Amino acid sequence: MKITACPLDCYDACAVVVDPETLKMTGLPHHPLTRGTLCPHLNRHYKEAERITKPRIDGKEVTMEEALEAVADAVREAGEEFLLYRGSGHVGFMQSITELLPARLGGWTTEGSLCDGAGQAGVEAGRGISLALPPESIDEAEAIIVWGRNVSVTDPHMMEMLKNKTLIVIDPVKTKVAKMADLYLQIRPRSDFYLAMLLARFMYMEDMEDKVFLQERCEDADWYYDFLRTFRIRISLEKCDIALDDLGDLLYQMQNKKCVFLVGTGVQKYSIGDQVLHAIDGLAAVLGFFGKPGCGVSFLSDSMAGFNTPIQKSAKKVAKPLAPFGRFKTVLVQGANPAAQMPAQKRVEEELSKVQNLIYFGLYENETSEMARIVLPAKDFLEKEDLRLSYAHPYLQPMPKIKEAPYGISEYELTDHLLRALGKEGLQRTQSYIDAMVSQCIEEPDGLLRSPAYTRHPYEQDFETDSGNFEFLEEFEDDFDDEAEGLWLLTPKSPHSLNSQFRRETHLWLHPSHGYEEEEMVCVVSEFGDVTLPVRLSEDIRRDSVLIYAGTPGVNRLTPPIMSLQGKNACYQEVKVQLEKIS
Ligand SMILES: Nc1nc2c(c(=O)[nH]1)N[C@H]1C(S)=C(S)[C@@H](COP(=O)(O)OP(=O)(O)OC[C@H]3O[C@@H](n4cnc5c(=O)[nH]c(N)nc54)[C@H](O)[C@@H]3O)O[C@H]1N2
Ligand SMILES: Nc1nc2c(c(=O)[nH]1)N[C@H]1C(S)=C(S)[C@@H](COP(=O)(O)OP(=O)(O)OC[C@H]3O[C@@H](n4cnc5c(=O)[nH]c(N)nc54)[C@H](O)[C@@H]3O)O[C@H]1N2
Ligand code: SF4
Ligand SMILES: [Mo]
Repeated sequence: MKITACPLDCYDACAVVVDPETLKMTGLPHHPLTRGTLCPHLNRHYKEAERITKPRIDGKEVTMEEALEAVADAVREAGEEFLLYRGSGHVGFMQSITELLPARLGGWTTEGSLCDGAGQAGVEAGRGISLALPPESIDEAEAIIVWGRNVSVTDPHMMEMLKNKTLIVIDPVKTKVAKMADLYLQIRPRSDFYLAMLLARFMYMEDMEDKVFLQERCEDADWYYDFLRTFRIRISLEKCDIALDDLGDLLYQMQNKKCVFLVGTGVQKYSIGDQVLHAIDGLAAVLGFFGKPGCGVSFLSDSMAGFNTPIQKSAKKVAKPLAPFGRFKTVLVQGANPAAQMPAQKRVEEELSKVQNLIYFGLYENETSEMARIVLPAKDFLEKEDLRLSYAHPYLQPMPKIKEAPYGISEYELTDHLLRALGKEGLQRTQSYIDAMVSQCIEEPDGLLRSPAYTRHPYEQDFETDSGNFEFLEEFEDDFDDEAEGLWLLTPKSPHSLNSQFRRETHLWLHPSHGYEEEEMVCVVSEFGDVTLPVRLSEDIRRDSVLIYAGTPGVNRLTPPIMSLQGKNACYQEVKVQLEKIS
């Protein structure tokens, strides 16, 4: 038996036991989160997915040698007009080795994120650095507040930890966890900031604030109390579409309990995403919920925290959500599907179609491979050496090569080949990069590796801010018109796809009160484009919202070409849409 890790972009970052003969996969029993089980993505969807087996140029199949020569020519020809665009199809550490191409050959890479960049900026503003809350600390909580995270779908192993704890869910959609909750708030989309500020204010009113923590571990706590009071209670409640009694219930459920907030990307797919996380962290700080057993805010953390990276990369950068592909002669798309997954799809398609040499490097066909001039098949995670870090827990898992690849090339091999083909020094052995990371880890008696940034109770000693204290949000800035006509567009992650990999959804979901029938075709229109999809009806969706899962072909025709105020993040849900009947 060999032990590896799931390569998919998922909170759980499971440790996987593989039988090298049959390739049967099971979850590692003693992993703190995996605990012996895997989800259907790896056991079913990954196995049934159809791989790209042959490279091609201009639609014609070619040998790997021919493809590599064409890629080398395209990169050489482009000079500084070369862009590397990496996605999250495989989140192993060695995926980043290709960053050495623009760093050493000239050219550009991306900065910012389609995912958690706004929230991360908010976390860093308050705490200085975004550390993972260990599962063992979450397990010590008495109450869990699931805030914009769809745990049963995107973080399935966390479901075990919700047992025997008070469960509070804040989500505009009545998800499976919402249905299990002791208290569920079906909040209006994009209003979490107001809820966090209101709650913090009520904590003071109910004498629930942690006076010692505020005085000893926070900067300007008195000032923050005054700032909280500038948000009027009635107006904030209206913004959230929540009754005063709901707030009372929430306080009651949290009272005298150790609480963990599990915050997901749902709250921050907006221009103000950083301020939302900063306000939620501010609420936790008012309660003194950092650095203590069973307390904390768990958002997607910085998996590289505490490490010195052996892959030194320094290239010029364009902002990922608005990548101006058309400015480049050669674009290498790796492990991504920007033609479908970036916001403002029409703009992206126009930009991509201007690229002379669009190179797609991946496992599966998708909207981007269809547009590419050169298609390079990748090796999958069982066929190359790697190391898996996690944005949700502090454990790492080496990923040894388990089988030979019948086709495809690894990221390491491609980088080494291109560096040499363009007259530069080649790479060190793959294992040396992995060893350089592993040697910085702490090994536990059961063989698990912990990140050097691991602490049982993060921020117990210090915050990594300039002052060493928690720093509160100092101003609120927002110019989006949330009263504008139309429905909110919600694009959460789908159960059967992993972003645009595997089985993608094809419907939209609406509350029955809109008067549509099941399977009726509806055109959804925004300022940026439209998409027509068949309807599914659900009482779990608010009347003021329409739900189209991320990964659904066409969903990003509706989303805006903008970035968050901080963190250079995509803002998929900062848009109102209209419905049009198809006659
Ligand atoms: N099955 C599956 N799992 C996945 C993925 C996948 O595609 N499929 N993708 C992976 C990736 S890349 C990521 S980043 C993670 C993300 O996983 P999550 O953090 O769970 O993110 P989402 O599913 O986008 O949204 C989470 C919840 O936020 C709610 N929400 C939407 N808008 C708001 C709002 O304004 N306020 C509040 N309070 N809630 C809101 C949605 O209804 C949803 O239930 O999942 C990973 N796991
Ligand atoms: N409307 C809307 N859009 C969204 C989101 C949303 O919430 N709403 N969420 C956003 C988020 S959080 C994310 S993270 C992005 C994800 O979007 P992308 O980063 O574009 O990821 P995928 O769509 O999963 O595409 C991944 C591709 O990687 C390839 N791949 C898989 N494994 C490997 C490998 O080992 N090597 C190589 N070279 N390729 C591989 C596969 O061929 C797959 O098609 O989508 C974003 N898009
Ligand atoms: S839960 Fe997440 S990490 Fe675990 S097997 Fe499924 S997709 Fe992979
Ligand atoms: Mo993501």
